[in-house]
Amino acid sequence: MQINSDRFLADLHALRAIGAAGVGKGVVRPAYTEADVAARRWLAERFQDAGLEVAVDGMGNLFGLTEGPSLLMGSHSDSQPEGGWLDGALGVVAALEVARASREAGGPAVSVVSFQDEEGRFGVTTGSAVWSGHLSQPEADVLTDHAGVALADARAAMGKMVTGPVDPARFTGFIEMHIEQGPTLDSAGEQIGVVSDIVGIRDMKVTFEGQQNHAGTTPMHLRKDAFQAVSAFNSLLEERFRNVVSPATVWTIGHVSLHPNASSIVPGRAVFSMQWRDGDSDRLSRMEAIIRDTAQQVAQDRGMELSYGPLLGLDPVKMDARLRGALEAGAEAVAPGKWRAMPSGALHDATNVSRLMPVAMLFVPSINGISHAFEEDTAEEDLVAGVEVLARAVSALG
Ligand code: HGY
Ligand code: MN
Ligand code: MN
Repeated sequence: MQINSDRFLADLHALRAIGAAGVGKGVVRPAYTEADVAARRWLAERFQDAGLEVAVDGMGNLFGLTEGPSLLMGSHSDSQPEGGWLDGALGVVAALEVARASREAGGPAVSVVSFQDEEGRFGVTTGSAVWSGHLSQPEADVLTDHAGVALADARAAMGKMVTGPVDPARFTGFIEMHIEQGPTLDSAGEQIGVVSDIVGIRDMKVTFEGQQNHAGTTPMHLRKDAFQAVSAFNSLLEERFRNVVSPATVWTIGHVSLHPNASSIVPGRAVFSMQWRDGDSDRLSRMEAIIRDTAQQVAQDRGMELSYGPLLGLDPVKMDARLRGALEAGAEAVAPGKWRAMPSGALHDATNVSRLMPVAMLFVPSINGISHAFEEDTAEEDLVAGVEVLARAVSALG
């Protein structure tokens, strides 16, 4: 099969223009926003042009299907609130190019997918979580974003694009190409990463409820300040995690909402996101216990109320040996001595899809290891090398 690198790069840049924002090649295209739906419409047209049948399920997962059984390839086209042009989009457009090149070569059959809400406006990889049965549609529908919008209401934005469910049984396996989003390949001067396994994640909202009051007249010792509670929780947590975490463990408080968020008011309520990731499920559970104990202690010491949102999460998964082997052989042919096997520290739809079929993933470098930021980028020759590896792997698996 012959990849057309000009066609691939032109499509990637055209998709970037939908929701382009910020500096460099930034994109703002969160799930179900106008830009996200417009990008899905544009992709649906490209799938049709490629001779694929367009299907969209109730979550807004967008498929380009071949007739009969096929390999499924793709990723997601939604972005973080501030994202780069490649996180997700690369995997979808690379899959489209391989599907096209494969049809031109007379096979093997490749279908394409862009999963919805991979970036977790409503949870953790919500679109593929529902498609894979990890979350039921009613469970997903009651999840809310940081502004309080329910997924049930947001997904109505897919409107008439929705055609109905897509049966996973029609696919023989799933391959996802993605940027690494970390510094490993770039700092080693390597071109390709073949993923060995994907870390696990836990994510939940935590609320401290104190007493809103006047910032001038309320003595310090009488305050029930929700921000001070978050601050104390964060410091204590770092101390208590010390004996449990490994150098690869990560945790993040990435979203904090203070009420009413005014300079002259002691904040009465703080709602924040608590997220932690590791390759070991047991460690994730031990960390959860520490988080709950620590929050409980802070709330008790300060006379405050504590509550939690639903605990969302995905366990670590290994990639399928056969699919991974095909990618490794492709990597050795395209980038001899310039590739490695490596774990993924970011979450991907492949984790959910692994419940349904064999999965594997391919990485290309992220310049300076930056992602989930407007500055995210990858050298075009590395993007093309990745697609070449995919094409070789798909031919070999055919
Ligand atoms: O956060 C993640 O790992 C993914 O990009 N959604
Ligand atoms: Mn992604
Ligand atoms: Mn991402």
